[in-house]
Amino acid sequence: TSNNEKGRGSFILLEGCDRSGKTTQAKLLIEALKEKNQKVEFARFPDRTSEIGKVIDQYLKSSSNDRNLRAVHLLFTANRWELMDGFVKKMKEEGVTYVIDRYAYSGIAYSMANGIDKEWCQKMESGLPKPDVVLFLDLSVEDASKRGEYGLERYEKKAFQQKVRDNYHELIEDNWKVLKNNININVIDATQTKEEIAKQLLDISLKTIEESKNKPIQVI
Ligand code: FDM
Repeated sequence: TSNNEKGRGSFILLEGCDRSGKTTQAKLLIEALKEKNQKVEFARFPDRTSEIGKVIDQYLKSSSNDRNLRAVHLLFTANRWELMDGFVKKMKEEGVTYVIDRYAYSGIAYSMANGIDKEWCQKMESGLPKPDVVLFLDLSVEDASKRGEYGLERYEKKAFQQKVRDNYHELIEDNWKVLKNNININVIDATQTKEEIAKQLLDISLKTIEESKNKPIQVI
């Protein structure tokens, strides 16, 4: 089942703090890409359905502080490693484009908020497939918290979210130089209307699909 003529599918990544609209926009983007006759699938990290994912789910839902936070980081990282081979295969062989909700950038920004240094976090991500584009939905913690109560999971607290946002911005400002290759990142103003954001994401995604179809998938 080679897909030589049409080229490979893209890896489109949505990143941002909690309540920035990632999941909503991922769904809209998938619908819009399907209307443009693209083969597209949704995935999210953490994927809580695998064995490793179940452990992550327990961690996120508990409030106990007896976990080693580097070990926690490695669980999230392992969850990416265990699933990406299959996604890459489908991108290459079937021309499927993946719209993915969170990835290594969440991994680094959230673990830094837990006090782990960014170089250490980065090392664990090194060698994973690199997204063709990162769409970062940027929203202040103030605006995010106006969207309603945060949920009950351990990171869904204003002070923690503020740290995460600061970390994302620190990393974006040096174009994630902490990672080996510069990434193609678009910072999207998430205070815009749902429709405005959706249109921007669709335009960038279609351009990315066109530009990456004959290029190899890189690594971070
Ligand atoms: N998260 C997510 C991490 O701490 N590290 C990671 O590598 C990833 C992918 O897990 F608070 C955090 C981010 C968020 C939580 O929540 C997952 P959602 O609502 O399932 O995205």
